[in-house]
Amino acid sequence: VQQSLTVCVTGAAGQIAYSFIPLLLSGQVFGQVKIHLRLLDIPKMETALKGVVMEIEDCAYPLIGDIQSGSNPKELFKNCDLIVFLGGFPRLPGMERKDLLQKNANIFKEQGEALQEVGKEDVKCLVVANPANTNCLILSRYATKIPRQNFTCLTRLDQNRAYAQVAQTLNKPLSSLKNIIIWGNHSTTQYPSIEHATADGQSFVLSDQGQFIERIQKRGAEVLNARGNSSVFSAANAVKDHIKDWFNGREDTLLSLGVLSNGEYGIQNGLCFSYPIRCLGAFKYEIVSNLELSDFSKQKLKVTEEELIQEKGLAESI
Ligand code: NAX
Repeated sequence: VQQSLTVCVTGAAGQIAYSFIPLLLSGQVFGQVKIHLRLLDIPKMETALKGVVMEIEDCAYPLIGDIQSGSNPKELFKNCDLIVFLGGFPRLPGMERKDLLQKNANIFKEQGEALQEVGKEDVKCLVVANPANTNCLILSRYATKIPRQNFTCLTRLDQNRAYAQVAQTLNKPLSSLKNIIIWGNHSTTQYPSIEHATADGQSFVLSDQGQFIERIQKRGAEVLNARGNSSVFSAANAVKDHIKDWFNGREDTLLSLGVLSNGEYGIQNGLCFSYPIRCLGAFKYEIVSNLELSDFSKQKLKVTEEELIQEKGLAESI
């Protein structure tokens, strides 16, 4: 039994952090484990970050250990067991995709170097900041002492969205569904697949699969348009689910996590790709590499792989 964990959250003065930190400190991620907290943001956010620390103190969480906050990753990444990367450069009006990719690649290069210098060799990383898959790849590239399987990116929000849509469409409880998979990039090319999914143990089809796929691919934009702001607590909730299942293991269903490919399903080696994953407990997992894919699925995997190869090219040109 783990007595305590040191967890760093980057982008800690941001919106998702504000919803995620309470989940972490109220025991909803790791259960009754003491959490030493490290909060990283940029110097400009220092005062706001102090306010977040005050609120954490004012919650008087029984599980809180010591708290450190600041803007230097080399100080805050030390001794961490887990780092949740929420911090990134936002897409500003008029900004090209290429510029966004490169700005974030620079951030993840710097943080990867910091990890390489001060990180524990068994630290686990979850990248949420967009473009999540490519940021994760860049991070791993600069923190070579850390095993590649320790790097993951978030596609659990997409998975949760897909479960919710299927449950509504079939009019079945969420608990009856298993093995809905998100393949590829956390972007509009992702492939949410029901090919291996079951409802009450039976495979099923959707009357309009094309519409389902597009709905999930564009769900982020749908929320953004309605709220005038991006997904926040659903994202924090997915971060909780990702870490909890990765840590505890999950026997009953396949899960979707972005991980570094070893060439499974013909995907380019080294890309950070969302795959069907079996979580085995204690942060161990395996990529399930023997599913039969239809031609339709194979073609969808190619499209999202192609986008990731392009992103990688742009990010590498920093
Ligand atoms: P916010 O803009 O509210 O917060 C981001 C925070 O990161 C800010 O406080 C900013 O100062 C900080 N930051 C910027 N550069 C930093 C650096 N170099 N080091 C440390 N901190 C830095 O965004 P929020 O709504 O919290 O979203 C966080 C990230 O999650 C965004 O990149 C967003 O695009 C991404 N998302 C990813 C999702 C996924 O499923 N993978 C879904 C939700 C979300 O859209």
